[in-house]
Amino acid sequence: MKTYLDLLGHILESGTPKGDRTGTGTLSVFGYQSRYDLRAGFPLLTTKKVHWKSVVHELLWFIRGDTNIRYLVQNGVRIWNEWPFQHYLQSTGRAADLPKHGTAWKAALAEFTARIANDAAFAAEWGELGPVYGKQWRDFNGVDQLREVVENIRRSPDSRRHIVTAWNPTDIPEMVKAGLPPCHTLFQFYVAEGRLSCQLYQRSADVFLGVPFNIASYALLTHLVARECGLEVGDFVHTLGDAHLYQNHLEQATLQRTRAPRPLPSLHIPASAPGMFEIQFEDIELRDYDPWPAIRAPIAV
Ligand code: UFP
Repeated sequence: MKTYLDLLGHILESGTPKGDRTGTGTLSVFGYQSRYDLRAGFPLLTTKKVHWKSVVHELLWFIRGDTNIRYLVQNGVRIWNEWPFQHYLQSTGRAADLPKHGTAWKAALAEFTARIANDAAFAAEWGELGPVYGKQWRDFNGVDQLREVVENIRRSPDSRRHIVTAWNPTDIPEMVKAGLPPCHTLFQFYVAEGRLSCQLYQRSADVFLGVPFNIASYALLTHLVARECGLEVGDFVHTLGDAHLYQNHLEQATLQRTRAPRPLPSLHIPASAPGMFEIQFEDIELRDYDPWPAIRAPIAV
């Protein structure tokens, strides 16, 4: 998949050094677009191993309208843990004693996530991210955007109004407490020649750690919505706002660029599986994924 490596190259070669909220520092460009033809294979990166299981669980969690990390934790998905953990440390006055990513911090994080998994009351209090994606997709001020967009695609495929937005300005302050304002901000579907395409506007993109996930997640969403509407898949168009590589990801990105892409895997969902609102993790199968090894990098929180 050359498209993603092109994006890495573009930022490494033309990015501007820029400060950021996390204090890490980035190389950044503003405005970039990639296009993935979903008929050419499933766009899960092959130049490093991406944790597919997390992609699927997270998307199903969004689709169900869930905003508590408990389901993710119970299914071995760690991607959202650091935000509510940091909120917990701050609220309980321990943040200053536990420098981020130190040994004591890591032990406390492990303890925190174990408690989220095993203690329902604790999870209800501390595992909640606020009104993030799941909430906005399924209940944006009372509107079930996801169900409506599916109905509208079925009823009027040519419409130019197939939009779902996670950017709900009145809810942003609540999202910030233990999570983030939506990075994948708004998406639009498009139908032509019986194929469903999807374009995502992502306001902020951690190109090394976040983007590989975001591509796979929206590719899977496009497959699920297409299936729900009796359509084939078309393109996933990924439009980025602030597209950045954190300064502590540059070496990893440079290494990844030396790796030749391998054939893409393919996605299989049996015809007997339920629709996207009831589908289960076990119904979704990725075949022939043969990536290069994973590349570790610290996440900026
Ligand atoms: N980020 C992504 N994709 C996501 C997600 C977060 O790239 O799906 F949830 C990154 C982008 C940025 C950081 O580096 O997380 C969010 O920080 P900010 O809100 O300051 O843009």
